[in-house]
Amino acid sequence: PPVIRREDYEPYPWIVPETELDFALGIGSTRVAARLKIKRNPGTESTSPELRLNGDGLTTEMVMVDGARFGDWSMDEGDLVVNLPGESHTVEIVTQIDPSANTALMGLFASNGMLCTQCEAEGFRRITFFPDRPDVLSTYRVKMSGSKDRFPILLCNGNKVGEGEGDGGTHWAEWHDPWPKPSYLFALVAGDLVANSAPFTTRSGRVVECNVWVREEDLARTDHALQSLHRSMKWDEDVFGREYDLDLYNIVAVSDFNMGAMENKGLNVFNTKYVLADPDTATDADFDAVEGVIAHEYFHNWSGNRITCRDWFQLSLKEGFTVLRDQLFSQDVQGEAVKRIEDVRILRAAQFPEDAGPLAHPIRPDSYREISNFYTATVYNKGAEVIRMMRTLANFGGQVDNFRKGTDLYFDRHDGEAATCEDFITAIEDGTGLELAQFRRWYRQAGTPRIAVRQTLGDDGLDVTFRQTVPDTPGQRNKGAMHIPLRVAVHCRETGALGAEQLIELRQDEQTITLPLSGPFPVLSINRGFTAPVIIERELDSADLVFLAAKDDDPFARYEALQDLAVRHLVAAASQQLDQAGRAEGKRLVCDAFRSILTDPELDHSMRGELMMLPSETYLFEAMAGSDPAGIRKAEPLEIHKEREQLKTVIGVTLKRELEGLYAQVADVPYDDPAGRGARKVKTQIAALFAASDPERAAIMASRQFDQADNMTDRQGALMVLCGLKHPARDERLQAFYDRYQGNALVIDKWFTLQALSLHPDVLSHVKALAEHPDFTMKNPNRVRSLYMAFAGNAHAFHAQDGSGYRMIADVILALDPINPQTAARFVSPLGRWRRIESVKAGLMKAELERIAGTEGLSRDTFEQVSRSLD
Ligand code: HT7
Ligand code: ZN
Repeated sequence: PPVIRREDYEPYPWIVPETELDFALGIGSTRVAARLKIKRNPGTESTSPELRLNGDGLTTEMVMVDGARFGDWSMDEGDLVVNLPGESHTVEIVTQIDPSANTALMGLFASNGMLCTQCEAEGFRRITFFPDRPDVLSTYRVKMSGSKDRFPILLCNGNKVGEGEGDGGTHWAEWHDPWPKPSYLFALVAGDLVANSAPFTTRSGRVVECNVWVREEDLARTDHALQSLHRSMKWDEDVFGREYDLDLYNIVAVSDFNMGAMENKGLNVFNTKYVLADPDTATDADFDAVEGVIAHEYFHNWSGNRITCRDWFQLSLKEGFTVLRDQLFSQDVQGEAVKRIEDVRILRAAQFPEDAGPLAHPIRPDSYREISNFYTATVYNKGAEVIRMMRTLANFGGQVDNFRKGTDLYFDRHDGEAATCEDFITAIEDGTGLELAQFRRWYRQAGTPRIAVRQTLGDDGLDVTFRQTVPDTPGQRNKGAMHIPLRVAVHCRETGALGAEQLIELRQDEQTITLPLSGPFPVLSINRGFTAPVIIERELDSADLVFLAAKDDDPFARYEALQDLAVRHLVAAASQQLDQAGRAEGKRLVCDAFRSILTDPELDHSMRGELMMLPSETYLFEAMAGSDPAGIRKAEPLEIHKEREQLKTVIGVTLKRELEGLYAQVADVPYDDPAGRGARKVKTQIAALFAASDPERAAIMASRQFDQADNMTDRQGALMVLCGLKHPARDERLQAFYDRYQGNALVIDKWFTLQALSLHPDVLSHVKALAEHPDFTMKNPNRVRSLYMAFAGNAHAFHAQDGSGYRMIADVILALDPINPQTAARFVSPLGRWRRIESVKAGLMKAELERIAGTEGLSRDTFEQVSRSLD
């Protein structure tokens, strides 16, 4: 497959002001008649007669130009190439497609008896021939007809402008979207659906009909989604000054979907996972995820739809910015501190490993073979962090939202355009007055910067020297210094005085900054609030970390200090660097810090629950492999796992009294109590610690929690603990859970995940058995991920000594690739981490990648990921 390069961008030689589509819908066969008004693009100099319309797997039934049959066309690699004589024409094309055979879920596909589309990034070309690129904007008029019984509801972008009855039990609807859009935002849905509806009145008085469409049996679980939509609409008006621009906002939930959701203009299509929620079936985290994804798709209406991307290299323009917007929204709704910690945890679990591995790329990539492979944590989450840094630079210490001046200018200046990341940065500069020349390197350079921090007590304060390095990544070496903002403060350990926060800006490879003291025994609190997506290497005394964990006024810094303490101990222990006394000391320090968290009366339980989470095994993996710049030290995932479990045991034993005391406080807080959420989080954390230190006690605790639960958070938490135990209660409760929820796909997904993620020593055989379960299917991405993504993230099983975990994932990739290449390709990255792991396992992982690479007929998606991983 060819490599597409950012530097090769050329505007399309034609414009397509109007597009008309006529769909005769059927699950097994759909006929699509397209009518495109086209004109030469005055912005280009091309005089070539060639009109190239992208197609993928389409056969042409007929081509007409200006109302007459036309013969001067040919096919080239799936594209239709028509040679046109003049400056403007009407081109009509008829194609026939089979949605029921579309297991890739791109283009028009069937799901649960309904028809629906997914066009981003290049799915529209699987429906009809079209310039399927984001910089060709067109207005769409769409007629759809089909069986009234099968498809009583017919939806498309924009507004419904007509409907009627047809022959033989059919009906039709016509839709018009007044806003010009690229083809990736086209959507169509036809099915037997019902809506939960409520109007929203915008600040200028427009009444918007908001509908959440689902299958009838799911209707009772849609209130949260609808309310989240209203909250998002209001928030975007209040915080970013953005108002909705149509009279209708439709959301449709489908059960077969490759990603979370899709922001099609006026007709969002959602994975059911991000729509349906009620206390009996969804956890607190599920409720938050629904709210976050609803907000994300809604915010795209401005950051993505009104202003779209010039080309797919600019993806972070819409995705990074929209993730930041959804994060800020959720911070406002759920609480800033806890949400920030959660977002950083996600970044470290998904993006830091990507940045350190063979698939590393800048947030604005330079090349790709298959764009679907670039919907990554880097483009989304690091992209959001980069824009968050601009916001910090614009707003720190000021009274007004200066960043907003930049975003207002961006929205005004580029409304209706297909823009670039450069356009965004320039608008932020012009609107805020910031100078971001060096900052632009964040868009060009991949890799997580590392900052080594040394400090000495000077005459005027604390002299802090920062040395930054940006690691080499595929295709990029010897990178320039980054412009890095950091919020810092210097506290005093002796008096407990907390220093004032200031923003420092690093721009050089090495620089020393003197910070004011607040007393003797200064303790540096750095990267507060996780100002920048970097790795800080600091030489703090453990006593200073314990102090920060207990006393820092920045909640993130407090969390970070506790994580650092645990990481230091666990990485040293897993690398066999500690003698008996060193081990005991490391554990004692973590326990001391933990004690202060468990007993601090000032903490609310939500925050306490966050602070109680030990660093994840993925994060420890990165810390172990990455802490050696020479790349000699490799990660030992099984050692990490063993040490982490041991630390849990020690915490459980040492702090038994404190944990029991806390448990008594949180065990029976009612579901609707304002403290209920935090209490549920803490309760399950305590049971998980006891599972390591006193499994019998944990089994009793978790069984009780499971049996008495009146909500999914408690039930799932208890079952998670039980799943890791060799105890009769495990199988009993698993069966009870299955029996209770049989037929509810989203909850049965949880049942698969809990077993695949468990600490039980026999996970591999459990997963093999589950793959044979009648409820398992490779055709549903949620189900595949629920079993195998969970397994690939379960270090002790995936990294089994004999390579059986790697083999299982490689087999999944090979089996899934012909069915759904996009989903298959996402399983490559766990195997791609082989270079950072000890040599025996590295060899086993590499051998599996080579086995995949040697297989005939791989999709472009999987081929690209496997070859990058082996390069
Ligand atoms: N913009 C959407 C991306 C998306 C997608 C991409 C490739 C294949 C399938 C897909 N479904 C949705 C989602 C978003 O970021 O909002
Ligand atoms: Zn998005």
